[in-house]
Amino acid sequence: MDKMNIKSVDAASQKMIEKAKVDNVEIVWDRYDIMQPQCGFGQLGICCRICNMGPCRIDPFGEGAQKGVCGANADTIVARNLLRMIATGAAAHSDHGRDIAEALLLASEGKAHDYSISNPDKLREIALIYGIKVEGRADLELAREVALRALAEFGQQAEELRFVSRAPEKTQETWRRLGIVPRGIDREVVECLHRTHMGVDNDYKNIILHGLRTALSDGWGGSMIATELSDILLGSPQPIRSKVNLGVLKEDYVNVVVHGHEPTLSEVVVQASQDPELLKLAREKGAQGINIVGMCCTANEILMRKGIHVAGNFLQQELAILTGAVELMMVDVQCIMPALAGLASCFHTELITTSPKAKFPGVTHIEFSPQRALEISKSILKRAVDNFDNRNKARVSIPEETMDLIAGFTAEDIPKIIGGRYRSTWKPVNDGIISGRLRGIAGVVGCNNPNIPHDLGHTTMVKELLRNDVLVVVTGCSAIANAKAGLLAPESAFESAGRGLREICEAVGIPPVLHVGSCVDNSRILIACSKIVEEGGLGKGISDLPVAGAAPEWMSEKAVSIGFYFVASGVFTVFGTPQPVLGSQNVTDFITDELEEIVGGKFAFEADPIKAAQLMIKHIDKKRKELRLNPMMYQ
Ligand code: SF4
Ligand code: MSK
Repeated sequence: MDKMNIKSVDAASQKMIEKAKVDNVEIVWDRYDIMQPQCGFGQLGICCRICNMGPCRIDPFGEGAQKGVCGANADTIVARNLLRMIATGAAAHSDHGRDIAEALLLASEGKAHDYSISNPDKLREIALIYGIKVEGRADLELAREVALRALAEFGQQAEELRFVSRAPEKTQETWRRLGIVPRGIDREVVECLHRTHMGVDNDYKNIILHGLRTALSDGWGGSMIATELSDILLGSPQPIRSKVNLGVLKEDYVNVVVHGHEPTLSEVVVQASQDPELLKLAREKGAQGINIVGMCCTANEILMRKGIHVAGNFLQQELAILTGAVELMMVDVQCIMPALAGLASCFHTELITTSPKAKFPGVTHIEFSPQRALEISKSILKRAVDNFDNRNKARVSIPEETMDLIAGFTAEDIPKIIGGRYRSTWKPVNDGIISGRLRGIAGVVGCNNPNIPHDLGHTTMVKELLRNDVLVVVTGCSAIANAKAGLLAPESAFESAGRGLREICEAVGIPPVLHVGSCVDNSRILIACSKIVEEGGLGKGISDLPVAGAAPEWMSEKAVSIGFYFVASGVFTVFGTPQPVLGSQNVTDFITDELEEIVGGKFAFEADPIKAAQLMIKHIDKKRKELRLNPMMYQ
């Protein structure tokens, strides 16, 4: 079968896509087909509706309009549109970080009793980075100060975001020289909106440079705050075994899918699912218990910390409902398809929104508040249990596919695993790269998109990287895709790994593909890169490292922000489909070529995942050569 002509490479998803046809319900691939051909102006980034003299569009063939009514050319229009994408992505991640900081503040003030300080060591580590005195301070007092300090980073007007100091000195110097060190998270996002208002910034390079600054305020700001403060409040992940794919839904249980991105409510929902009264009620209804499973990055959050099973990634959210076995889907924010409401109404599934920022017309809203987390969780689960009566057993069809996985790796834990608890070190990894057993490290992250067969980009790319002795770290929907393909089960991942990679991983006790978390946890990769530089022998800045990044199936604006903060940090990054920039040759050249001279990182666009992996390998080899490292031992 030609893999490019199928909708998904995942067998469980293929079955549910077929079921959608039988049930005569519309899902994302149907809507994608109906949408063809998609707007070429939009794809090229050359339509502008920023002011009411427009909308304007540039003729890509050079025969019609080459300027908007105001005189803006393709460079300005493309750069402005791109900056707005970065701003939205950075805002989404960072607002998530703000919510976590607010929850930590409430917990520290004794106003959110269902949470506690779960990781006092990290609390102290972060307090020290913020310049807060830690000696003799109680956890709650310290947590309050850390939360307030983190919240202040959003509204800060001048100086530098504190976590920028965690980057290698050389990398920081590059940012300072260019004037792109982020000042305050909200400030950079607001400035994006100001600069892209009609008649403000018309210099595409100046516009893109502010994009780098804004993206840095996400990666080294909002996202990093989300990760670190979640670890303080909910505990740092540890390597943990679990299962993935739609087969984790259980026919004889009340099934609840938690979907979105934020961990605060879903963590407590997991706790509430063990409530004796709710379990008794579930048994009275004929169910064995309550089965909580995750979708998208909420899944990654509770997988990493609690080992909760994962039902699927972005393109499986509708497929879970199609099993007919989901009593309730609880959503928070981001990557939740508006289509869920209509689809749920074709089944017995109750959709519940929980964030004041994300409501759906006609859908029941039970608002989350950290002060009443357990009470709210129980009330949501009670609805799920009650809804078990409404399940139509004749319509239930759960694919049997599940896969074992190990998740739960962090930038703090990997060196402990490698070096032992008392001599935490990255040295064996650095030595492996220097000796030529390990070629380098790649981060493969991001979404699914119906413009490429579901999971094909992630899994094909990762196998190619492993075969070439590249250690892979994964997050987000990519992590889930690779887990379904067995690549997070060390035994099967080793089968795909080259000899050198296998030797290093077996010697230090880590699998060749490391799941480091959700989308905001891409910040863990930034910290890992910084620590590897600090360990020595591989250059002075992140841009010196033999590393590369990729988002082979990207779809969201958050992916654009992530891509830009990796590029700004010095990482060569491949996107599976182009960002909407091809309508401006200047902007395209700037981000796929000239940026490398300026920040050390740049983008490439390549749809074929094998070719994309080869571009990453070529870049890694270029860095190895610049560092004068040994030739690869076995190739
Ligand atoms: Fe057209 Fe310029 Fe207004 Fe954009 S800002 S819609 S290009 S007139
Ligand atoms: S959930 S941003 S589809 S990775 Fe983080 Fe997945 Fe992309 Fe959403």
